[in-house]
Amino acid sequence: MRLFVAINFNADTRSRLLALRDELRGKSERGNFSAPENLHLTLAFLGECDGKQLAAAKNVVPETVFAPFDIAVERIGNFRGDLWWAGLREDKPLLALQRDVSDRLSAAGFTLERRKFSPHITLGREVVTNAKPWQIEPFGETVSSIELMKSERIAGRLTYTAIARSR
Ligand code: 2AM
Repeated sequence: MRLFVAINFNADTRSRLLALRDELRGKSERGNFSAPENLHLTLAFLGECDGKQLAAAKNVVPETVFAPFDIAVERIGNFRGDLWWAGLREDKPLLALQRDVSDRLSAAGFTLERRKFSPHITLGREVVTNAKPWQIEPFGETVSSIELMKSERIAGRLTYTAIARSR
């Protein structure tokens, strides 16, 4: 199974992200736009895991303790031209949490990517658009937990399920 650790959002943040996704869609010829329930911020990507790794990850996530902190979504941009996202302000508590959870996962035996963390929420893939990246009035919420997520295709549909949560 494919696993990752993520921050999931409350209903208000989700609906604001959806409005941005729809604004992007309105400016695009086509694209594979994220389903509302799939909007999340990935902190660590574990990739394909076996049962032993699943057990290890299920231990790490609840052990990751942090003081609640605020996040701010502040711009819309893209990677490689066609993957469009909502980008988060690179605030210290967010970066520190990402580092902490990555360190704990590495200590538990996972090999994580070394590339720099770029906090983003994917809004669409394979997007064909003339849109240019834009800044938005920042919005966000207080984050008090992270979740271990399972990614799978169910009847052809990309489905994410939370299987463990920090305390
Ligand atoms: P993306 O949205 O930028 O593609 C579930 O697939 C989550 O894990 C998504 O947030 C996805 O980020 C992320 N992800 C997928 N493959 C990844 C990789 N090779 N490295 C880092 N994150 C990845």
